[in-house]
Amino acid sequence: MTERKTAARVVVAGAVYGGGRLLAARRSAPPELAGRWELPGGKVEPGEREEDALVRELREELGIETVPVARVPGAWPLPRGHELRVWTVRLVSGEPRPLQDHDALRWVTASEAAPDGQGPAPDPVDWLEADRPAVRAVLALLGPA
Ligand code: DCM
Repeated sequence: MTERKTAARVVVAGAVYGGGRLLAARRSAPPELAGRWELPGGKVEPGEREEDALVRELREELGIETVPVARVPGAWPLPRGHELRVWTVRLVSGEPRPLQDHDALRWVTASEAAPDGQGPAPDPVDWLEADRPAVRAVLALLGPA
């Protein structure tokens, strides 16, 4: 089987939550995505388990140790044949810092995170397109914080 025949390549992202808040990360690259917010994560490497990729990416990007809890139902299309999958994640140790790919982090409430704004949030999150439905699914799973 050649590389080109494999199924959609998976990008896995984490819904890191705690204290009724969800962690949002602002991308610093590439230029077309810079300034927009995402659930942090990255590409699953060939042969790598989704959960392992997520733990690795969150360690590299944010300097935190995490444990994936549950896969959020659904999968969302990304450019170039990638597919976004999301897991809820428990923060085990470390204070998240933007070490690479991001230039800001925010712990947001459910109403700030809501992509469609359930009521007036003073400072709503400008999520990347692909993350909008994913965040809706996360909020549905976690419930109102
Ligand atoms: N991506 C996204 N939303 C996320 C994580 C990633 O839209 N929560 C996109 C951005 C890139 C691609 O997936 O186009 C690969 O991500 P990365 O550059 O972080 O490996």
